Amino acid sequence: MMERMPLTRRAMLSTLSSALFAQKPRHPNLLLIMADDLGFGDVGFHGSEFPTPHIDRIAKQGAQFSHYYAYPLCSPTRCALLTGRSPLTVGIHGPFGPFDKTGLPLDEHTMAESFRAAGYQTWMVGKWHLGLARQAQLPHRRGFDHFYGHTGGSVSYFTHLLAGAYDWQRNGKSVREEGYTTELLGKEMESLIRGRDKSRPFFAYTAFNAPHTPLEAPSERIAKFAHIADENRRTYAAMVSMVDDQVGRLLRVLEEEKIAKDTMVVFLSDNGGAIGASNGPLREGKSTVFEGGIRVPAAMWYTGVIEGGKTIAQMVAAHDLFPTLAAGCGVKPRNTKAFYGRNLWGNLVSGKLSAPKNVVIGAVGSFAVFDGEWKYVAGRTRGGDEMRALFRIRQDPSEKEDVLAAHPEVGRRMAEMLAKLEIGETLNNTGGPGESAGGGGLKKGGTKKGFKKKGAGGGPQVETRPAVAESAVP
Ligand SMILES: [Ca+2]
Repeated sequence: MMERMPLTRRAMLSTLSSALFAQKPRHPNLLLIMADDLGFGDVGFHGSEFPTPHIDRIAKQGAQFSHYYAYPLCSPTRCALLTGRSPLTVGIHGPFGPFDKTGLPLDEHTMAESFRAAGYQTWMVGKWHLGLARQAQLPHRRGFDHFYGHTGGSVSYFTHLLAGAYDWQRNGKSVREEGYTTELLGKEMESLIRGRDKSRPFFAYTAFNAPHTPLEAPSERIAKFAHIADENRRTYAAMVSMVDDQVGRLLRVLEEEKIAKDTMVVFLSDNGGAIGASNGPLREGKSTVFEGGIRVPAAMWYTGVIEGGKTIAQMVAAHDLFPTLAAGCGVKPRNTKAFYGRNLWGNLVSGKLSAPKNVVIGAVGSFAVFDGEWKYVAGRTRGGDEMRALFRIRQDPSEKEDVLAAHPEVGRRMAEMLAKLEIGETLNNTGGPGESAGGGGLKKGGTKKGFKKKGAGGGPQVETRPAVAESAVP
């Protein structure tokens, strides 16, 4: 039985604050949409030469992040996003290759597991890229009630092949389907939302494989961008517009189901743009720690809380999302290993800025350290030379002026910070075909067209039965 207590000032303030948010559910739905290799300059709200009206709508009705940072490559970002930990500490320094046996270590706790424990329905459609050799590594065993999509780093949009093997599945079982992946993923997520248990909230992670290579889109869609002279750019624009269509589809579903106001929508890219992409005014692109590799488009919409077309200037990185979004959704994180990321929910709501303190973002031997106004870069150039540089990043977002020589003491201090980071053992190697504990391997007559040695990764199929069991059949 509750005792009646006199209202203290604190309790009154708390009541007032509750009243302000009274119309919001305690646990809103979370629709988290991530594009793959979408460059900083490739959305309408950053001035792309092709329109993205639905993605822009999230930014205009909600807010855009001006300083959202991913990691330079796919798998590290996905690790950071789903665990709130530094992929460098976990040991994920680059993309998993199609024949890697390793993946996100099984003792790492995922965001989906915390949301599920809080009563959420948890669904993932799209690209996983955190381990594929065994069923235990796949999303439906890592906290998602339902998984539909592909396990590797990229997939052919029409044939659903990677490295000649089929990589398209639902909950660990191959499915053979016709269709363009971006549309299939949107369709699956629509049916999950419409068929939901209405008594519980959902966490819907939609990880489009577009516009990652291979550059493929329906020819009639490419024809709409005939004004773009460069062929790669033209196809890329068509691919992004297909993603935008599906974002529009999901927003429409939320409205038709009358849950738009109860749903937090977040849109992100997983790293900077590569072939066919534009990183706008930012330096370099995917796989580097210059801004073009890690500062990417991001926007968020949550009616009544995050809205009004504002710009959130707070630096937010992929590893901050789990603690931050869990706080926004009233979900208690159940991680047992410490987060690397911070809960920045209060900053997103209030607009108050909190300066980064010794935040390291990196992959494959190149690192950026953010501290206050500074960004220190340590690694190798594309030519393989050792490189150190220092930027006043908010003043010089294009990283044109290296001020390391003028501020050697700052450089030394930041190099020391970097040296303190506990770097994990490299779990993934991106070497060529080797032993694989699962999957069907290369199919005869298949194609290797979709396989990229660098920056792509990818995966073979995961069949209904593991290959080992299959080969044991007489
Ligand atoms: Ca990517």
